[in-house]
Amino acid sequence: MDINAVNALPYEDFVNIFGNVVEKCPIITASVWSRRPFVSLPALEAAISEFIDSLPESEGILRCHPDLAGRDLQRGTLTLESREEQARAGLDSLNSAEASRMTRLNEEYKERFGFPFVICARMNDKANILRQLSERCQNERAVERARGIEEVKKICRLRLQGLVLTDAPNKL
Ligand code: 2AL
Repeated sequence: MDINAVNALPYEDFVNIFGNVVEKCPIITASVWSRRPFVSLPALEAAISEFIDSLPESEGILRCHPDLAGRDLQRGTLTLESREEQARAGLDSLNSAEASRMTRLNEEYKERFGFPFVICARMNDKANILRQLSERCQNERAVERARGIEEVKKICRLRLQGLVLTDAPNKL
């Protein structure tokens, strides 16, 4: 689908297709629909990013993210997008030492900050994710809140790129 096809989508189709570009936050997609037409994929991405930045409380978005290698992965209850991202980073095949370290650090992180650790899994492998999780536990809360939102935006960019052709000419 190119950006012209995106702009032509009725509201319901737009939300069905793009509703999970920010994990479990279809209200973001529903809100940016009224900003059509988008001149390009980066313009759609910018509209989402601006909406996120305008929220008075962005931590809610972080809380919509499942733990990496957490209960949802074990139970098979991840969203399709999250499952693919976690598998690509190797998080579905941790050895038992890695799995217990991940669980312990995820809990420590949530205990300290009150929201889950979020990182763009497709841009990292499991060793890098474990290292960053351990390092980021030491940060200040405001730093981590901002860092988590940056990662949400990276995840969103890659999900959008999986749905929209970027090199298509636009007719605007
Ligand atoms: C996730 C997720 O579901 N996909 C991804 O890239 N990162 N979750 C997380 N807690 O970072």
